[in-house]
Amino acid sequence: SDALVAAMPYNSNKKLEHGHDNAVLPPDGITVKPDSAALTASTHTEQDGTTKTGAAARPGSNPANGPLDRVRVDASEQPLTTNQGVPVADNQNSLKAGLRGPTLLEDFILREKITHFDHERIPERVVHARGSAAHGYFEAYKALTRYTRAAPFAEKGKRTPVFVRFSTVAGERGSKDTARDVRGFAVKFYTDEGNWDLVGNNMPVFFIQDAMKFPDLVHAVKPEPHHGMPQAASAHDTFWDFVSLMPESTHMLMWLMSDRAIPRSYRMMQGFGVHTFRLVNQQGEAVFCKFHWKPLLGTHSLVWDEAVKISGADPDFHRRDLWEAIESGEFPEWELAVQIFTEEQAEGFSFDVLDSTKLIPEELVPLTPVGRMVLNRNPDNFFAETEQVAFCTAHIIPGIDFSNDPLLAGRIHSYVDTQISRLGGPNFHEIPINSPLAQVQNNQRDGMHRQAINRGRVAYEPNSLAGGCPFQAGSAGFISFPEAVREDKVRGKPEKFAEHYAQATLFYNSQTAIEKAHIAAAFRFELSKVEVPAIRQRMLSSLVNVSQELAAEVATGLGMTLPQAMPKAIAEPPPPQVTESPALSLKALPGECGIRTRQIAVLIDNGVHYPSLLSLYKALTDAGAVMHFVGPRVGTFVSSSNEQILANKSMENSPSVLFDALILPDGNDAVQTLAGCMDTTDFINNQFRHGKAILAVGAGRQLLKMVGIDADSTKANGILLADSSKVEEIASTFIKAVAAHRHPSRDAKPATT
Ligand code: HDE
Repeated sequence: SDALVAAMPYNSNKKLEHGHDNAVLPPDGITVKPDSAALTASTHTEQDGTTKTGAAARPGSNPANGPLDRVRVDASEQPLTTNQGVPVADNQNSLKAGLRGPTLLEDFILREKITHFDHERIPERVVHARGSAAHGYFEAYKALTRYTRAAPFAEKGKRTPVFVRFSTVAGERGSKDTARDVRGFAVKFYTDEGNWDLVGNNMPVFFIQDAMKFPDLVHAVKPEPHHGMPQAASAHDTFWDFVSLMPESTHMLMWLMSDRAIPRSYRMMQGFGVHTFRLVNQQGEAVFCKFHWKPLLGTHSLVWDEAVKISGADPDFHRRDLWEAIESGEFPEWELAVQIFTEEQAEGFSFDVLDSTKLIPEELVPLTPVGRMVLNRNPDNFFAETEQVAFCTAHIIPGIDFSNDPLLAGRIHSYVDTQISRLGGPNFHEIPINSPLAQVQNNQRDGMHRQAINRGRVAYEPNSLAGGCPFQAGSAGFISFPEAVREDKVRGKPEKFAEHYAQATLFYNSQTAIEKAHIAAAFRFELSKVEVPAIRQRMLSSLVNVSQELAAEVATGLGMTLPQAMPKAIAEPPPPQVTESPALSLKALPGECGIRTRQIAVLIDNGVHYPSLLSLYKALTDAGAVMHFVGPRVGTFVSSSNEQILANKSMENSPSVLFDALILPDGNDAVQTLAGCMDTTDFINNQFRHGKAILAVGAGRQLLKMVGIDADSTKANGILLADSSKVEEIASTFIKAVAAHRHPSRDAKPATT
């Protein structure tokens, strides 16, 4: 147990489970023991939230610490019972007429257990089926009462508890995390005035303009109905058939083909409310508003080859990342910013703010930061919380209101409706994770699975028998913004909705060269999976309207000639006000440029050089990285000076795509054995190909040479070399190289050729 072991994510707030061996905890000298003072200094736990986050949360600020206690179950040191609380004597054998005789129908214990099991599953969400969630809080920077009476923005420093669920859209509940897809970013604010759900995505626009088309879109992207393929992928005929016939989807396609669709982590992506909403103040005055979440860690993505390989190595890559970060006290954080504008301003824009296929460039309406959100607690139970949470766009509170975006209108209906079949009835708001902290009182009664025991004989209003209660709140209650409407009843769209390409072009032109190359490569890949040539052709003709350069590159990649541009719906589109917006590049948000929570692999084998390893280990864990010793197998290895080192990972169970950086340590014997292992070649090649930082120490350099990496010529690109005696000096350079996230100039396939 005095072996050098990798730093496991660790949260002193949680008891070790029975059967966990102390050996998995870092020994003294390497990192710190759970009870040592150093740990409290460097780790932030739920109880100790103040270390990182300023003032302590107000009581009840974490919903699970108050109301959820009522339903929390802890079986430690308790006997097993039936659902009726009857102690169970034997959980191994059913009740039989004789040891070899038939099992008896009378066995209510067996029948209860099996019956409950038979009904364990509920329908998955029709979209966004796969997701991961966490608890936390939102904290207002300052009062926003000038614009809104919404409770979370009432005063500086006010904390509102939140539950946040991130998701992929197309894949089923058990699909992989790293599919090319939009990510859901749904936030439930448990405010003093009821629940507010801001149900957004990690992209600021959407595929369609009108809710009428949503079932078509989803049917097109989901696995094709005859054979149920492909899972969690848009690279198939029905998707591209639909979108190529729907030019309004082009802008969103640019985002979907960009690296935004393969984030490195949920912690490293933006969130957007997408639609235009209204903020309404105490005086009833309204402004329009768009919501933006910005990750403190910056926006970072995977590369496609890496995403594909991760989906095999760890389909739970994003779920694990979020879970481990929070368990280890590295609480992810986002800043909430709003774009506030008036209706008069909106009229002057070349696009319509009610059109969800358009964003408002920051050059037109700048972002105002209004608060921050910290996720500091993992759910206790995946099903009870993450699966049963019901986000609904209809859940708004006084101070927030809708706009007339026709996509939003459909959503206001859809979310409540879908929960009724998914969660089995109209009382889903009573499931603990969904119930507001604000008191609920009304005359709604009964229904499947009713929990509330409403007292009295009055369930109607007006009444005199209950003194008129519950009474209407009047001006203290929710009042819809009294927008004047005087129009004909029609099925149609406003003129500006017909312009489909200007913002797709704006997005493309605002990307860096490497991002553009990745977009072209993504179109090439997706369309190469399309079997019907006419669909490829049609999509290319639409891309010509976005960018001749992009369309030509994709065409070359598909071995096609460039078709004519698709005719546009609008002959003379209004000239766009903004033609380049640097904020649309992932590079615009580098974030905190440290290496906290970055996963670093150290290849090891017997005979590794210990002192240099220890020194690097200390420098990197001090900087917040998570170190993993990866061997040809797991278990203990012995250094050249006889110290024990415990590999918690093997190259077989954890290929290199799971790590942000790689260290090839010194030690002749270790290097010789590693060199003889095929896995080593793949491990190093993938790290190199995906542009990740690599440090080779002493004899470790031979491994680079072995796989054909000329370290001297690529020195500037995140490949570092050092002698064992010099590792202390190189550590800070290596930290910078890891913090850069990726060295894209090494991208083995940056272009379309
Ligand atoms: Fe959703 N969407 N959506 N959506 N959506 C659902 O609700 C729907 C749209 C989003 O973590 C469903 O509870 C319609 C835009 C997220 O639980 C369903 C339309 C945006 C989540 C539904 C849209 C979203 C959902 C499925 C077009 C970004 C996951 C299960 C009119 C602003 C929430 C459920 C979670 C989930 C309907 C378009 C985001 C069927 C009809 C635009 C993040 O109600």
